Amino acid sequence: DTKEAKKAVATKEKEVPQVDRVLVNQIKENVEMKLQTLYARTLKTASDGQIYKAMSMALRDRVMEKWAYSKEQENETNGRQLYYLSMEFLMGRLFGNNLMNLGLEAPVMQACQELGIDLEKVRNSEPDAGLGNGGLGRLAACFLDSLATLGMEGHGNGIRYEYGLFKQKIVNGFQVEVPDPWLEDGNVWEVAKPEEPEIICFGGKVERKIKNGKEYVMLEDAQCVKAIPYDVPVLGYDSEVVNTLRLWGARALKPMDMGLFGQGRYVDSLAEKELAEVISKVLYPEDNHPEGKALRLKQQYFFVSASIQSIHRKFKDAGNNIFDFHKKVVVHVNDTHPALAIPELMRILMDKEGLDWEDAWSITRQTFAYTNHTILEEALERWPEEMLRNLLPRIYEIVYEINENFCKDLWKLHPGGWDHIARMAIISYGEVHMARLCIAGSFSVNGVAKLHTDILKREVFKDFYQVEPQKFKAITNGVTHRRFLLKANPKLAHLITEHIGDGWIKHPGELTHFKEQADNKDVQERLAAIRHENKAKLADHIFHKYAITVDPDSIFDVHVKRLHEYKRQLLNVMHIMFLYNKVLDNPDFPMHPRTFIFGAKAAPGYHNAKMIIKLIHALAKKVNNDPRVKDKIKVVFMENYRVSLAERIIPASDVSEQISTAGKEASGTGNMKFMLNGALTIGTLDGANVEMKEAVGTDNIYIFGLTAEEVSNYYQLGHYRPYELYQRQPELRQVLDQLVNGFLEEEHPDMFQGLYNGLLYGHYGMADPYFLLKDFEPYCQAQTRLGLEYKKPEIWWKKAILNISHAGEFSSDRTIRDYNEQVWHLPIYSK
Ligand code: 4GP
Repeated sequence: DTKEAKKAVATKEKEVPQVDRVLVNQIKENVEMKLQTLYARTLKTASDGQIYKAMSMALRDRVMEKWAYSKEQENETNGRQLYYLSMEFLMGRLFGNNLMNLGLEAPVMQACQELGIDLEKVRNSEPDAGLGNGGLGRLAACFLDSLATLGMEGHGNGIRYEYGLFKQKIVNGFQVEVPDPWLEDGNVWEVAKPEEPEIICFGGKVERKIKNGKEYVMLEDAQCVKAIPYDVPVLGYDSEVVNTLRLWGARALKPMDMGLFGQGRYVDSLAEKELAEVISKVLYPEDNHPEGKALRLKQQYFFVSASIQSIHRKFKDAGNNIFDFHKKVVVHVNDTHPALAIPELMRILMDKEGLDWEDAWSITRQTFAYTNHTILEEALERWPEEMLRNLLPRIYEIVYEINENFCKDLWKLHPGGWDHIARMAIISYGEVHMARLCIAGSFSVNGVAKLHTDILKREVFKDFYQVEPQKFKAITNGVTHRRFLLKANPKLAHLITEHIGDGWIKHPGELTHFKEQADNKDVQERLAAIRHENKAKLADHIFHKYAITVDPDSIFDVHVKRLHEYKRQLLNVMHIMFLYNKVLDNPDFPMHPRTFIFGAKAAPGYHNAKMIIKLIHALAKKVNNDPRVKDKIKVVFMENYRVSLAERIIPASDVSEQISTAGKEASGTGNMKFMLNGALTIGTLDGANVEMKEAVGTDNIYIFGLTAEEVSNYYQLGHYRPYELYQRQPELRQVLDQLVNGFLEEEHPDMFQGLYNGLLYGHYGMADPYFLLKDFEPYCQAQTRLGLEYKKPEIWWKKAILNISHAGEFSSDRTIRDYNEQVWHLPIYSK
């Protein structure tokens, strides 16, 4: 039958490549040995977790060896280095990735087979390193992969959060947050270096002393903590360069107060330690919305101070002249969270190196580059001036002076322009504006897609753009196609390689050659069969986890990303309700069966986002159990969306939902991962969707809705009237009414009243600020078009192939090359 036939095609593979016998034996031996030496276990008695550790340790030995040589090379060359400072690195799992990068997948698979180890289970024993919220953190992880692969010396610096992003549990349809103690069982991939701490000081008073006729500055009565580096090796694919992701952990200077302990005050004796260590305890779970808490400011300064001090130390140890700092070092700040690195470098250059302000400022401004990741007003970081002054008095002084000089320069350009200058000042009305600090203190500012950069230039940073237009650059995001295609979808990778060779793995631009297969029936069928197989696997997973049966022959329509009103998961829900109503009206309503899959975490304090999760569950419960639907529609919410789950879901997706309000999604990167795997995008002209459309052609992507310009006009003119749409469009009205008439929640009909009110009346400010009502009809129409085309395999799979062929442009390899040409100028040490 057809399913069997599809399967047979999917598994039709070239003969298994010959594996190196010696290597396989070595690996087997290594693994067994590690099990014995680490756990006194044999394969028969070891747990899955122990086998994971033993295999990772065996792999790690090889990684360490490469790392050592790479470090040696780095020291000898003393070349220009990049440090990528980021509060977030959403690394996911490392085992499988390292295996792939070392080219050891085949022999390890073979070794496992011979030892009777289930490699899949082993992989799944590794916890995700969830040290990030969403796009910004995952982008940083993709960048590390591409830097190492391309042979550039670029290192990450961040925080070793003991608790990564919370785990999401769904209880009765509601999100419940559970801590993620990912380090509990140790971390095979890190090397702690307690012998190389940096000291970070908070509070205290700035004192000026004269010594040998020279004034110098010091902090008195400060509270200091130690920052301990935990280094993680970053391998590239088939590359000799191994970079370092340095994550800082906070430790107290004194482990405990023995005096207090002696008095029997046990809790007090540990208070200082607790206070210090809380700094690197938890990642703030806000995406696109930083929490303005003092502890967060502490986290920021903690890791940038540690990073800048250690960068400076390494620079000096290599015997360099301080006036060459910006020639040897480029520091990239990933959004404004690491902005205090700028005054921190000033502090070191002046207070430690004795440079005067002008020299220090000149070096600093040539060292830093800054990327903006969001234009959402609430995400632009500002700190109360008082908070900065109290927590970091010396840093505050420096920021104050930077601001003063900056405003003086502006005064020359806009004499008497008080308002204008207040709009640009770093310290303004009692707040410190971090983006302004970043722009003033860097030589480069960039947006993450063309549209986003235009909006920065035209609106958000307009005044700054006018002063220094040459600083502003558009560098479109990218994702590592190795993790998200080669590793996540090996059969598709194999199919591509069969036709165009394996050059695309290191040169993703070569994917364009796959275009020649667009009309090849055989390739289309193979692609369809591979997709089907991936879908069947995901369907199994869904059945086992949620006891929901979904049909792999239905369209898998997928919306996975953080939950945010601007990302419009609610619009997707409204479309599902629309379809549901159609089917209820007409049992023969022509539609190809669809499985709507969601995955999304909401920030714990984000009420509307959490209600949308509840709504998805309410709808799922209703639709999935309604016999009248006859399985034409299924709705699945996948709990705890994270990197490793993305790797499972994306290769099994037919449709990629990228439906943010135009102008709001700076770039998006999920969109690129789906494209790479041949899913077709339904989306707005937002972020990188615009460039995806340009690359693949209008016919091969389903674009709908308002443009960014139209959205911006509505905001400016204030003439958007969602209520009129509600009155005029009966189908829309029906859907909205169903939110509040007990249709979904019989017992609590007012459960979604808040969402409803927000769309029709607005809570405060405007109603429906993300234009769901306006885009509802065009969205439904685009969905209908898509549904019809899915039924024509020769059209659908051609489009899929074209999407894959044009996805190379959205590899982070391309992005990193762009950064290097336009911003970093690092030497390239490729093989
Ligand atoms: C995200 C943006 O929302 C997303 O459009 C972009 O692709 C990503 O950064 C990487 O540039 N922003 C955040 C954030 O994650 O926290 O601001």
